[in-house]
Amino acid sequence: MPRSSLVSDALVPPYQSLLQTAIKSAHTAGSIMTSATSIDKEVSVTKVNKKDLLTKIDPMCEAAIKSTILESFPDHLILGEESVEPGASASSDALSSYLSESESLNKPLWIIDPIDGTTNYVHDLRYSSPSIACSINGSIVVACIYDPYANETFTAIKNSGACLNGKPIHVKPETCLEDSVIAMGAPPGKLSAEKSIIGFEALLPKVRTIRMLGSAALMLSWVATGRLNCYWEWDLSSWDVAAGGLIVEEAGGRMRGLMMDDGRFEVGERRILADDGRCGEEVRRILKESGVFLK
Ligand code: 2AM
Ligand code: CA
Repeated sequence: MPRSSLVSDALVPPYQSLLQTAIKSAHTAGSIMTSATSIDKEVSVTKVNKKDLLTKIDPMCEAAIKSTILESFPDHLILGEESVEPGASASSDALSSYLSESESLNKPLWIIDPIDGTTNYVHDLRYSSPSIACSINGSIVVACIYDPYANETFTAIKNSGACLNGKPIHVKPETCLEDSVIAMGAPPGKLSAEKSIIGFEALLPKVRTIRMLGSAALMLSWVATGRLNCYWEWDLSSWDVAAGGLIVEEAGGRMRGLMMDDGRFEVGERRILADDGRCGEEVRRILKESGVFLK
């Protein structure tokens, strides 16, 4: 939907001020993450299945992010992972309902993941991060992902580029697939496990190596910085990809929806492929030919 048809520009805070709030909230959550004790980090609940973990810290981070956003923008809407029932359909339904509320109320919508990479967090594998995105008229305009262990803040503003700790970043396209480093993930669930195994087997002989790092937000950020050439995953939620998708695109990479005929990416797309602008087409073809998807 064209931007002008809904929220008028006069009602939208400047993107810079949205970004400052995104950074402040990500840093607040990051310091809660790193100051938590190992007891706080123990798993308090498993969600839909035993692999889907939740600690006491996830809702604390979500609450801190929400209050930081609402301090600056009390009337904005916020969709957060920990406020939605577990499972793919609850996640998709929540996104649709928040997007239509955002449209009908003419209000920006924030899409947040308080800790992306919760399994890493629980196991003290220091690779997890808050992920914060702001959407206007259904399009993500501002993004921030903060790695509190490496003190790396990845940001993007729509049409203004992406940065790491304030310095512009760009993807680094590899000339051939066999020199490319590909990342992937395997969220819990029988179908996504099957798809991930098929894709892994098909891709491994054709690339330099494959990594599974456990945080969609950080794997997307690493495509944007050129540390990875490509990242694909079968079953993600809007809060996993909202911020990272914009960061990849603003760094010159490309986001694709694997199930879309035209490969278009939208924030509700659960099967994604991010690339450095060069190897994605070939990776997509290999995944398709191996039967990961049919269209
Ligand atoms: P999370 O840690 O916030 O849950 C790792 O491959 C990615 O998959 C992470 O971004 C992780 O996000 C996400 N993930 C983990 N469990 C998931 C689930 N049950 N459904 C969808 N995504 C999940
Ligand atoms: Ca997540």
